[in-house]
Amino acid sequence: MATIKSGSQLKKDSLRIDQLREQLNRYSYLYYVLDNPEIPDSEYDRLYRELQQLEQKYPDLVTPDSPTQRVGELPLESFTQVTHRVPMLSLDNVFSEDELEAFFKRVNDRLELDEEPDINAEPKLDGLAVSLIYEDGLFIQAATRGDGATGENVTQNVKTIHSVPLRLMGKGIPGLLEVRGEVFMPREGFNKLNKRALENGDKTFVNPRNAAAGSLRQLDPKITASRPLAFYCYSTGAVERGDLPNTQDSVLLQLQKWGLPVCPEIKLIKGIKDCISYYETIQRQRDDLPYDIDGVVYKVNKLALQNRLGFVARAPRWAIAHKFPAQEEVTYISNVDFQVGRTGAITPVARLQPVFVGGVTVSNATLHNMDEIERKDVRIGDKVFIRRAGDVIPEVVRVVPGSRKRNVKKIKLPEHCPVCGSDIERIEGEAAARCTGGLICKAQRTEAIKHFASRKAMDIDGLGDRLVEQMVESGLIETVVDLFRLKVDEIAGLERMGQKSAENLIAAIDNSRKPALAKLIYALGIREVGEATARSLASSFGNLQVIMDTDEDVLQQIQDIGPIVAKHITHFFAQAHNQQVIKQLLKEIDIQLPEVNKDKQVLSGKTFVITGTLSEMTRDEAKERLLSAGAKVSGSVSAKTDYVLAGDKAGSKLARAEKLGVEVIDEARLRELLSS
Ligand code: I6G
Repeated sequence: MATIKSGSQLKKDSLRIDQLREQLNRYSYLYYVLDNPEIPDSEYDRLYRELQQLEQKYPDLVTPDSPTQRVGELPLESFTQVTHRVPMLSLDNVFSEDELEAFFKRVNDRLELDEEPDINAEPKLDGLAVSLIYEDGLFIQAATRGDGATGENVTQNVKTIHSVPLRLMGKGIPGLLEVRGEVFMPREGFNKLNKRALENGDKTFVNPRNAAAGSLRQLDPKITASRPLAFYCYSTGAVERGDLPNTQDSVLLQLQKWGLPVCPEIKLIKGIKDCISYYETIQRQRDDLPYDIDGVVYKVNKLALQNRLGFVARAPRWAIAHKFPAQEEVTYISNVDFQVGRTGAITPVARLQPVFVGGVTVSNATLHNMDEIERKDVRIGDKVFIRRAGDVIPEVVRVVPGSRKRNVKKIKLPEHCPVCGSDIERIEGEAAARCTGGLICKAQRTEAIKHFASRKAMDIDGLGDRLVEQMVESGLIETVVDLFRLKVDEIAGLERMGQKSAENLIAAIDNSRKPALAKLIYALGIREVGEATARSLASSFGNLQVIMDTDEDVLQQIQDIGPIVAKHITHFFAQAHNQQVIKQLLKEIDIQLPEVNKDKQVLSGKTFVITGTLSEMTRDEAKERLLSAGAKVSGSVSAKTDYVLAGDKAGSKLARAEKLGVEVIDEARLRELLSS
């Protein structure tokens, strides 16, 4: 009787195991491939744990494609070699429209078609090319490109990447299918990884590509599993016992239906004009994409035409990479200066032999702090890589290996502030060295005034950095209070000013006399108090005097405020000169106190993304209104986004919202929502 009972239990559990695997695979597909999750993470975790428990009970029922089998048990001794069934070629590059024209001419001359061929265009991801082998739909091997003929077997590492399906689904899957694509690290994951490394005192990665490469080449798959890698496929290699469709776009669609992730920005276009506009669009969207790219790839879409074009040397004649201008270049450090920031932090800045990077000439690059200089072992006279990403300040990435000359000079932190001569101190546990001069230091005062006037702070239109520097330099202003006492005649005489500009500036200063409390707190430039913390302080205390009088323990009750931030806040308000400036400031401005009534938070719990150019307000203003109505404002669209506020020339975020079915609204609808 007992045997019969356990037999039927086994059958029941075995069916449940199958059901759980199918469900989990489907949810992974919806999440990773279609970017459209159907269940919350907690529900996925619950099903996953149930499967794990059942598999522990029946080890014989564990299969290699089970979602629980992504992380292997044992580290490898070394990677074995894999010979690619079909060589993994590289792509030829073009860097200009002339070179692109020459590519199209070669294609058109060979094909002698009546019209220009369809082209499949895609962003060129900055990751690592890999080949995945599926046998009867089961993932059995992954290899790096290596030298094109032979690569390294990275199967157990690629298995840990959740967007790589362990079993393909659907009909018509060839008996042997080789899928090729790029393993990469999305920027968000990369930033978190580096943040964690910094906190733990570990080495950080130079860029997402290096992080992806380093993660894929780990002998211990548990380490790879802890790294946020992703995968997009872009073509196939060997195909046996089955067929694929006859165009590049339909092959990718088919791969996606079988469960493989495909980059959502891929587009079918025609001719060189479309290619150039695709290139320009993707280049504009580059900084908003969730991953690094270094150009776009165009492929002749029809496979029959690809076959006719064939290959030259190690690259196909039917595809080309159109690269963006380099963002990393090599140059020499001619000197290092030390800049003093608003909070006294000393930043070493490398003066460079000018070099053209990512479309602009760069002569200065940050070295961040002394720890970074030591970690990278950078010296004056070194040949170094410079990186410029988006509108971020160019940075020295590393010394070119093997390039060091004998006459290079070590970089030394000065003992005294280069601006005010006060002592420089380095506090244990802090990366930055600081000038101890406080507001005696002209550099700190200048930076504090720049920050005070900036867009996200008091938003004084027309008061740019250069003008603040001139006004401090000429002695017109010493503190932010002096701004409100300026007269037109005093500033009309400054360089590149005139009567009209001076009048406009005074009007802009007057316009800023009624700041919201949160903006004013942010504008004061307290260390570690960014916009979000300033908003929390304003909405929690509702009044500047209360914040000034609150002690560290009470401050720590507020969201976002830990012991360090609380200390900075109380320290700031305890300084006699800060108290003096605030006292004077309050005679000049009229702070708008926040509406702390929670009923007014009409958009509480809703997440918005703002994209494109708005016509009635700036994006920052829209953000401000949303935040004060209790909404969250995020930088990227996901299935969790409630609304996308789209203005003119909205790009990839709008497309993504439409794809995910997220409601897209305009400014009129935003007004309705805010007043609802
Ligand atoms: O579509 C592609 C993207 C990136 C590629 C490619 C690539 O190399 C990193 N390489 C080849 C050979 C092909 N497509 C055909």
